[in-house]
Amino acid sequence: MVHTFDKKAFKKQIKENVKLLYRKEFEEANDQEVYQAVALAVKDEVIDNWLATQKTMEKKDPKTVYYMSMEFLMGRALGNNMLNLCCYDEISECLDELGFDINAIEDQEPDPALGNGGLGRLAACFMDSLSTLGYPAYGCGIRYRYGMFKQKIEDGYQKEVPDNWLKNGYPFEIKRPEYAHEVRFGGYVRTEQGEDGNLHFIHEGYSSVIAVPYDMPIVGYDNNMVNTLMIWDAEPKEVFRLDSFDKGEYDKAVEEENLARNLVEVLYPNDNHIYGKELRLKQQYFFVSASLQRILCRYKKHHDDIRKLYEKVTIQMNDTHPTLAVAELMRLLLDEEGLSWDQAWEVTTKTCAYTNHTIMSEALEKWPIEIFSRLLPRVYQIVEEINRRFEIEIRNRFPGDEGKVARMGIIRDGQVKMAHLAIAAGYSVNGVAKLHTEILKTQSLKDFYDMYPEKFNNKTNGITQRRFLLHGNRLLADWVTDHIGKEWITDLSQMKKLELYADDKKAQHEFMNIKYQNKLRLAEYIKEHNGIEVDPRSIFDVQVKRLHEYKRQLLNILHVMYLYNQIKEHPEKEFYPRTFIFGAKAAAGYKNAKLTIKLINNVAEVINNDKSIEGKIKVVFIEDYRVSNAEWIFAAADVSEQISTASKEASGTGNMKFMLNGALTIGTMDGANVEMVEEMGEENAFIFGMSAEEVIAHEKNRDYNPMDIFNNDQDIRKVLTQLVNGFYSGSDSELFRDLYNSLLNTQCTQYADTYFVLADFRSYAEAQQRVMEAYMDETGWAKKALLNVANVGKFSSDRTIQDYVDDIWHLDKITVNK
Ligand code: 26V
Repeated sequence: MVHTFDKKAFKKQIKENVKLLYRKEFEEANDQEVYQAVALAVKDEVIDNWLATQKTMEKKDPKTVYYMSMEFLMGRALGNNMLNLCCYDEISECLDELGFDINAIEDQEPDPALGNGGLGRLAACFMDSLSTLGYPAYGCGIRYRYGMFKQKIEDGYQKEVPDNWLKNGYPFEIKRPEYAHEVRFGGYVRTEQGEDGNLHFIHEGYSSVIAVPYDMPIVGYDNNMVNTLMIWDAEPKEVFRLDSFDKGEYDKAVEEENLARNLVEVLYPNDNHIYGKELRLKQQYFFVSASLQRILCRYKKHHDDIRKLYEKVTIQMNDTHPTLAVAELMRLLLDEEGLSWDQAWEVTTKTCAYTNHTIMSEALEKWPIEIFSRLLPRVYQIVEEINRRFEIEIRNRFPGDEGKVARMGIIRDGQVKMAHLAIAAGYSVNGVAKLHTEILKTQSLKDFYDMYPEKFNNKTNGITQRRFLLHGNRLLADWVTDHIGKEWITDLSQMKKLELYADDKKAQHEFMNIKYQNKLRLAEYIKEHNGIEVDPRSIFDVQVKRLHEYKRQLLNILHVMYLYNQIKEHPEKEFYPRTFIFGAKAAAGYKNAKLTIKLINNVAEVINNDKSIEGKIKVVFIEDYRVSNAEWIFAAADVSEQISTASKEASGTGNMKFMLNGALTIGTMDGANVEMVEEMGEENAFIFGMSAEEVIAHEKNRDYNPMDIFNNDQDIRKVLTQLVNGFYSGSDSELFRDLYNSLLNTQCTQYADTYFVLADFRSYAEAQQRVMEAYMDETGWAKKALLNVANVGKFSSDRTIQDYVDDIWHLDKITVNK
């Protein structure tokens, strides 16, 4: 495609926009104002394609996927949109000519952080791939007033600061009041015999809010396609003449106003742990009900037989968070559309599909019946009926197996089990990496697999190379394009062609040089933000991800403490300088996670200031790890830490972003690491630790005792003792007692060292030794790194989306012409 981009006109438009928005001459505008003006100009470019996409959709009437997710971790849009419109360089030149630096302008955009971690970022990558591949799609989510908190580090502790991302207005969203819908909570259900002889369910005494969607454009790469992310805001119903209301009505109006205000106030900042908060259930119902109403309206505009909904609509539920969609769709079909139960059930079970993202039992959603039935009385009736029929089905399939009925019931032990509902009603159940799907089938969801083997399938996760290489690592992206052409941008399997260069001395040298430039960029960032000088020639060893015990940041930092002891004890031993970089947010109420952050910072303080080790180790904790700084971090990494307890990390996606940027993995055989190693070859990674099978066996047999390791390994004993003797905490020697106890004390958790940190420690340390030795062989390292990049093809979210389309959604591509 040939792009004509009129730079002169664009510059004029930026100046016009500054005038229009701020009543200022361009020369007086600051970076934020220029950002807004540029964003508006880019939005203008997007709008024509957006309209054209809508027109094509109206005309072709294609089947469309609705990706329902409580979280979309989009990251900044400006640079991404510029790239996907193929006018990044032109706009960057325009700005340059106007005296502004594109990086500084992009930096003005808040990161829209409407997600916690992997699950939310996956949703964002999927949207990018859907548009780029030309598949009709909507994302459905919530427009949280406050997204993921900003993290400040004070005295080594995490402090959470509200993320007011809408402060300056968000230029890429469009409010769509014409698509508003009412969503009802509470009240009671009355039945009435209708004139048609059927029972009618009448919902009364409820409180309601108005759901108002904001649309955001999802720009495909170089194809004119723009899909829509619709995120819902809550507004109170129009209330006028407050004074003339009677007391009851007045109270109700106030209550509804509060409801609307609280509903979308903030994203729950937990990852992998539920607390059963009523407001969270309200959020779920709110966005699910609003989205379904919009979906049905859209469908009914051109179709009159609602029983064929599934021919045009498929709904993917991103984890169980949107599982109420199942019951709400039933409600709409039964109560509003007048279908029979069997008709409604057929439509629902042909429309909804479910993705599981974790086997961690703390994250499996269960709602107390009391809350559920009070908040959603009609929906609860429907879930009861689904459950009644489901239990009959189980008994028919497995006569006499009451154990199965008890384990699989949707309503059991005073709770509504959302995963069970999703599986009973979904036509597809998928895990997010091969190993994860196997564990679902043979362990955590075994009963369901026995009943519905045909529903289960795997969709290994992926990431978008457009954000995580083309945008985040321009130097490497250009280098790749110079060598193999630019097809990789939309077909990552092309990377395989780089294998030719793995042994090429010049290519190796150029690759290492690019990595060095990226390390310099990160070193400057660290200097500016942390005040720490790191040596760009040292090994950049990086662990960035949410903080969770199963991800084992603790194993990483204990190993750093061990290395430090080794250097002090054997200063003569050869040691290649290492910089250990961490970035992680901890859920606000997760004590051990927060304490681990404090430990990392205290270890950094001691080691970074010990002159005697001559800078052989530096430790850096990067504050406020988020999508925008992640792009730079991946680009600069030599070593990628993927060290979860085997079986616990469903997939991981950071692992793939590192691989794409030529960092070598030190990791366990967990999640997608297994498949990465299959692609790149085990000799190009550093694998260690127990296998998922071994971990699961120990959990079943309860035969693991970390005390044996503590007693028999003096290096480990020394490190652990340093946790409780004040070595890293000055006068407060008890500061890290809880971490110590979590590893050794059986009274604290069901069993000590739940995540097998000590069990894997030696094997990890040996793998780290191999890393260091491998790095000292520069050409050997470069070859491994190049082979990582060359074999990353499978891990594009374009491939993942194509798999979803082929096996689950069955969509056709559309072509959008300008
Ligand atoms: C669960 C909960 C529970 C209720 C409170 C808020 C909340 C927020 C998020 C979650 C989901 C946790 C599941 C999750 O993020 N899983 C991650 O999904 C990634 C994408 O599939 C995958 O790569 C990671 O391995 C997996 O941990």
